[in-house]
Amino acid sequence: MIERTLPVACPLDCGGGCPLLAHIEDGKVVRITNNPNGDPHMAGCIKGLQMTRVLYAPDRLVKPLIRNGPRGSGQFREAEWGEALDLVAKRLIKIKDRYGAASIFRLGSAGTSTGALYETVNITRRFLALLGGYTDITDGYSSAAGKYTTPFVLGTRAAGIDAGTLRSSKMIILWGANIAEARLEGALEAHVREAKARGVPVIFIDPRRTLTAKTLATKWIPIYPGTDSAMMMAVLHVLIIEGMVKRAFVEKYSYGFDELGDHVLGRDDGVPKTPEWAAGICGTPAAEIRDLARRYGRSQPTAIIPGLSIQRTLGGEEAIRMSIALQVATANLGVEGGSSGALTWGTLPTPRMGNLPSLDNPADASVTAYKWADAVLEGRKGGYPTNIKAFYNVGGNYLSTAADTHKVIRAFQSVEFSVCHDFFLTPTAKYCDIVLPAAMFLERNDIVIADGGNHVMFSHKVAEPPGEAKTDYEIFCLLAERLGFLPAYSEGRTEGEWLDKFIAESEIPDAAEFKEKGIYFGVDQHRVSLSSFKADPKANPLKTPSGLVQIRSDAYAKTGYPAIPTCRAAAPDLSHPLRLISPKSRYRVHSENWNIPFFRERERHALWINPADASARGIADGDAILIHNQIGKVRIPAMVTPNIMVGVVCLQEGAWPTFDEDSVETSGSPNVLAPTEPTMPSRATRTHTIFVQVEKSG
Ligand SMILES: Nc1nc2c(c(=O)[nH]1)N[C@H]1C(S)=C(S)[C@@H](COP(=O)(O)OP(=O)(O)OC[C@H]3O[C@@H](n4cnc5c(=O)[nH]c(N)nc54)[C@H](O)[C@@H]3O)O[C@H]1N2
Ligand SMILES: Nc1nc2c(c(=O)[nH]1)N[C@H]1C(S)=C(S)[C@@H](COP(=O)(O)OP(=O)(O)OC[C@H]3O[C@@H](n4cnc5c(=O)[nH]c(N)nc54)[C@H](O)[C@@H]3O)O[C@H]1N2
Ligand SMILES: [Mo]
Repeated sequence: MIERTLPVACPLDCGGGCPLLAHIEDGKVVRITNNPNGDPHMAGCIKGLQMTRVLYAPDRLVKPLIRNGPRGSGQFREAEWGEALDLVAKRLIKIKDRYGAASIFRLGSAGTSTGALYETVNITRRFLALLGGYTDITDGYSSAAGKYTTPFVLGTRAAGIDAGTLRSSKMIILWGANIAEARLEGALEAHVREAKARGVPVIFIDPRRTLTAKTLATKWIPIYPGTDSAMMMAVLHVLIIEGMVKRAFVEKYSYGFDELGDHVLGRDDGVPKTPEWAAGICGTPAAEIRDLARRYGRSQPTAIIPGLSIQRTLGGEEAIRMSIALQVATANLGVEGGSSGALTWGTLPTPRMGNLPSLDNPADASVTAYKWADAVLEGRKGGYPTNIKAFYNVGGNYLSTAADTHKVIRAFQSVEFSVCHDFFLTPTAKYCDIVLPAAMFLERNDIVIADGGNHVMFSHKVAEPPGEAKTDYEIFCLLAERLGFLPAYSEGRTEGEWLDKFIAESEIPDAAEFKEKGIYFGVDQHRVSLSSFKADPKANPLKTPSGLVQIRSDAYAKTGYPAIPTCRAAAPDLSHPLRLISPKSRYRVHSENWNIPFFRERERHALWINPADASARGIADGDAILIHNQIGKVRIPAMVTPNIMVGVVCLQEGAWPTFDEDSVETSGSPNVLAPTEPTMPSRATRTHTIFVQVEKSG
C-alpha cells in the first residue's frame, strides 16, 4: 500500500494555524502529523492531529436539508441541491424586495477564521454585498474590549510579539492565558516551555489550576475573574512604594503616568490600592500580590502575555490599560523579551498574501457582536439600525456560543427565513429553515494565514467531501448564478485560480515550492512591536495625541469613563454569590467537537466547584446540581475540585444545549446563564463575568 503525504494547515479559530501533514492511503486520510517543514516549536494540538475524527464522523451532513417540523425540532427532509438552492435564492430575493437588503443578517464568526479564500466571514460578506447588502456583525466575541481600548493608549492595535522573542525573557506572566489549552498560537507553548527549562519563572494568574499551571508555569496565582485591574493596581502600588518604577522610561515614553500613580496611592480618592485592598477584591492573598510585584519589578525583561479572558469581563477594558501601564512602569514595552501588555494575538503583520477581495456593504449597517440577538428582537424601535427578517449563517453555532441562549432562540424564532452552511446538524442548524452541507478544510485547497507568528501555509485538498457536501465557495457560486451575479462573485475563477492569484500577489518567490512545503516564513521571526518607538520616540511617535503611551487619555474620558485606568470589577450579589467562568476546552474549538465521541470521552463536562463551596451546599462530586441566575437555569453534575478557587465555578464553553420541559438546560451550556449586557464603553462580551447560585438538584 502506498502512503503519500500532503501538507495541510488547520484553519480553526484557536489562532494556532498549525502546519500539519496528512498521510493518505488508498484515497483515505489515515493519519495527521506535524509538518516537518514547520518551525520545530510549532506543534499541532490534539484537535488538529485527530482531525480525521471530524472528517470521517458518521453524522457529517451529506445532503441539503429543508425543515419540515417546528424550528429547533430537528425535523428536516433531505432535498436535492437544485431545490434547496432555488428556495434559498427565492426567499432571499423576496425578503430583500419586501424589507430591503439590510433586513438580511450575516451571522457566524469562528468557522474558518484564517483562510485566504475560505475565511467564513469574508466569503459570506462578499456574497451578501453582491446580493445588495446586509446587516453585519462586527467586533466579534473574542477581543472587542481590548481592540477598542488599545488604540487609545498605544495609537495602534499592532502591539503583539513573536513567540520567539521569549528567548530573551527573564520572566513570563501568563495573565489569564491558559495557553496549554486555550491556544493562542501554535508556537507559544513550546517557547514558554523552553523558557521554563532555562529557569525563567513563569507565573500563571487564573481562577483555575489548569494544565498550563501544571505543565508550563512555575507558579499559579488564583484570582477572581474580572478583577485583574485591581491586582495590577496593587502591583503598581508596590512598585511605586518600593521605588521600583523605572522613572526615566516612564518620563520618556508615557503621558499621564503620575496621575495614575496618584490614583494608585489613593491621593485622589483616599483609597490606596495596596495588596491588602486588592486581596479583598481579587480573593488573592496580599502576600502573593506583593511577592509577584517584587519579583516582577526585579526581573527585566518580563513579558506579560494577557489571555483574552481578562478583557471578556465587566470593566475588562481597564485590565488591558493597566497591563500596558505596568509594562511602561517596568520599562518592558518595546523591548525584546518584554511585551506591550496589550493582547498579543493577531496583531503583527503576516507575510504579504492576496485574499478574496472584500466588497463594500451597500447597506452599510452593522451591530456589535455581543448585542446581535437584542438587535434582532428590538430592531429599529430599540435603536438598532435595521429590522432583521432573515439570517445567513456560515461558521457560527450561536445556539451554543452566543450569550443568553433563550434570547438567541427567540431571535431565531422571530425571523422569516434562515439558512446555514455547516458540517453537522448543530443546534443552530436545527433552528434554520435550510441547512446546506459544507466541506471541511481537508476537503478543499486554501491558504492559511495564522493569527500569531510570521508565516503563511498552503493547505491541500486531501479528501473528497462526504455525500453531496460542497465547499462554501461552490455553494455561493451556485447561488450567485441563480441570483444573476456569478461573474462578479467568482470573477470567473475556480478555487485553484483564486489561490494562484493570491500567491502571485504575495511575497512568496516560488509558488510550487510553497505548495510542496506547505509553509512560507516571513523574514523576521523575532519582531517586537513598538520597538522603533522605543528606539527613538521623537522620530517614531505613537499615533496618540501626545505621541507617547497615553496612560491618561482624554479621548477615552469622552466615552464617560475616567481618563486614567480605574478598577471597575463587579462583585456578586447575595442571591448569586458565585462567579461563573466559561473558558475553552482543549478538546474543542468553542462548540466544535462536542458531537465527536473521541473528544467528549477525554474530558468530564461538569461544573467545577471548590470543595469548600460544594460542602457548604451539601454537594458531593457527581451530584446533579442546579446553576441559576436571572437569565436561566442549567442542571448538570458537579465536579468537586481544588483546581478552582473558592467563590468561582466553571462550566467550559461549547456544550450543545438541550432543554427539559421546564426550560432547564441539561447539557451544561454556560451561555444559558450569560446576560447580553456588555462591558462598556467597548460594548464587548463579558462572558467571564456571570454571577450564579448553585444548589443540589433534587
Ligand atoms: N482549545 C481551544 N483553544 C482556543 C479556542 C478554543 O475554542 N479552543 N478559541 C480561541 C479563541 S476564538 C479565543 S478568543 C481565545 C480565547 O482565549 P482566552 O480568552 O484566553 O480563553 P479562555 O479559555 O476563555 O480563558 C483563558 C483562561 O482565563 C481564565 N480566566 C477567565 N476569566 C478570567 C479573568 O477574569 N482573569 C484571569 N486572570 N483569568 C481568567 C480561565 O480560567 C482560563 O483558564 O482562545 C483561542 N484558543
Ligand atoms: N460562554 C462563553 N461563550 C463564548 C466564549 C466564552 O469564552 N464563553 N467565547 C466566545 C468566543 S471567543 C468566540 S470566538 C465565539 C465563537 O462562536 P462560534 O463562531 O459560534 O464558534 P464555533 O462553535 O466554533 O462555531 C463554528 C461553526 O462553524 C462550523 N464551521 C467551521 N468551519 C467551517 C467552514 O469552513 N465552513 C462552514 N460552512 N462551517 C464551518 C462549525 O462546524 C461550527 O458549527 O464564542 C464565544 N462564546
Ligand atoms: Mo474568540
